[in-house]
Amino acid sequence: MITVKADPFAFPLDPDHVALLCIDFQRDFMEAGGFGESLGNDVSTLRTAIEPTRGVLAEFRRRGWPVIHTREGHRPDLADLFPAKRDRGNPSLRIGEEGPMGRLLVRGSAGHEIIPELAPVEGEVVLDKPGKGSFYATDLETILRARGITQLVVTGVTTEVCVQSTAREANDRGFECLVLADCTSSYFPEFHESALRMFSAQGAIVGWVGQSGQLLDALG
Ligand code: C5J
Repeated sequence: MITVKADPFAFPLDPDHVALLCIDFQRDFMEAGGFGESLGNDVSTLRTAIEPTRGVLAEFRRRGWPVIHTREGHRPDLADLFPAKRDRGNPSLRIGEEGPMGRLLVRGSAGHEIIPELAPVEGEVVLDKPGKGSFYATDLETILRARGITQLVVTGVTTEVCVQSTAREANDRGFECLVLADCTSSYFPEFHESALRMFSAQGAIVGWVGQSGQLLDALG
């Protein structure tokens, strides 16, 4: 076990059973002209997570530890898009409509791709999901159990939406999550802070919260 400083107490990282989860670092959320901006958000706020995540990703790759990337998006025929999700809010463009980076949140569009800074490399799992949680309607649990993974180091966007949904789903399935605060971000700084506090409150009721530097220090 490797002891990683974290809240509310040290995270006992098991090198043989840990994977890095990079949630939805997609152009649609991170760049102008995508789904995030269509909802009226300032997407530049998410970019703080890129460099810290790059550092952690490099370390996992160097050690040959598993890395899983997720992407939120829908089939081109939108058969997996519930009307309840399609019609929510008052966006300038809806899911499936043509934007500057192709059809919003549709698999195969340029906006659906992971940003170049954190792009997957060969051998890494890329998981497409229709919902906010990474376990809902995907084979993530099967992939993790088949590899004997019991712990997840969690990075991604946005903290209070897809990261939070995924951490809760993982926790309920018995996976231990270390969420790296600086490797997550939100369009709403106050939601980011609140979500992180919710994870680690009550004795890590959802999981642990640490910083990329604490993880990298512990890994030496
Ligand atoms: C959102 C996500 N915010 N990846 N998706 O709609 O957090």
